[in-house]
Amino acid sequence: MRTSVLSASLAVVASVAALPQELPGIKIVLPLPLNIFAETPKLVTPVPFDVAVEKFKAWNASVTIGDAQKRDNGESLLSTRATCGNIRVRKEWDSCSDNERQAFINGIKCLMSRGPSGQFSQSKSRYEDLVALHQTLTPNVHGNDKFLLWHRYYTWTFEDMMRTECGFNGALPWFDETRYAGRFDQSSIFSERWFGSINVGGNCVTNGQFANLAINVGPGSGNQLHCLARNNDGSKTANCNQAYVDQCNAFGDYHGMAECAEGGPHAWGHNGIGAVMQDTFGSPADPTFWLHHTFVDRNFRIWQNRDGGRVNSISGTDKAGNRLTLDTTINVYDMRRTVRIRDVLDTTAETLCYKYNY
Ligand SMILES: *[C@@H]1O[C@H](CO)[C@@H](O)[C@H](O)[C@H]1NC(C)=O
Ligand SMILES: [Cu+2]
Repeated sequence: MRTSVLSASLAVVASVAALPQELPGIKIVLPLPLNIFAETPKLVTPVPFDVAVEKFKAWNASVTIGDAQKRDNGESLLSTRATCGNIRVRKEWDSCSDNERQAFINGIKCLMSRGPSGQFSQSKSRYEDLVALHQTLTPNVHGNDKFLLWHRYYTWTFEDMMRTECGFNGALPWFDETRYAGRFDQSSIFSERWFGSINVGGNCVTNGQFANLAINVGPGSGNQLHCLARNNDGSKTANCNQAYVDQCNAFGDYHGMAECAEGGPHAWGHNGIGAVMQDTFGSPADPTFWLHHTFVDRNFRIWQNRDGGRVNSISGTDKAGNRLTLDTTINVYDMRRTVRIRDVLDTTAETLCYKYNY
């Protein structure tokens, strides 16, 4: 017993020492109690599916006969009007080759091994700059209609940093959670070959390519050293299903769709992966954040593809209650240039230049 505990801790020490974080001396990074992640301020609460259905019915009933065109017709017009050269295709994880998967992970490890810009004092790597950016802007970009737009540009910022600073020459993969709803642990994403286990009950992830990852940013708006932890809950990820995605995409207006998506599959995926991912502020510290957010972004794009006007119009309000317009700005601090909503509505336009494989 004693021996196995000792060798287990030595194994932890060895992998921590191999990490890029440059910890001072030998330090075993411990998990934080789950309630710390669960109790940081939440800007949206996960919405049960039947509540989302009722919300949709209320919206549908409020649309008058004359507004019939605002109802979604359910038809998907595949948008092929790419105006950027060399469009990147974000492929679903299961359709990526092992080489593509490894290139993605290598890009993340590269950002983790690079020094921080210094713009965020809590960040200890270029990767953590991104986590700190999200932490800082959390109250502005969740729980209001900027949510989908800001996260689209934030995810693109990460992709562009991987490409320009780390030699990544692919596109981000995405996780089709509808195929693994309620059973994320069955996806090879959460395996020892790739991102490590999800079934660790709130403890540190000790296998996979991010085993014993040390995190310096969060939880919440504070900062303390902790490990990458997860806490799989299939009853929560069960809501990341096709019916829920379809229900959100049935809204004819951006505001209705976006609110449904944020409190729906988006929130359930975060809470169902659990621990670090359950903390809104610091969740990008778990590298599976990007696979989840490309899924959310892809669902938004599917909704946009159903009507040509949806890449040219916007509705809803920001945190302060001001109406969003095509000229409302989306900012990621100094990490990339500030853009306007009109620049990020069409992912196949010049600024973003990507699409999803399905
Ligand atoms: C939406 O409203 C239309 C028109 O009143 C109605 O025909 C349709 O059944 C409604 N859909 C749902 C899902 O309630
Ligand atoms: Cu977020």
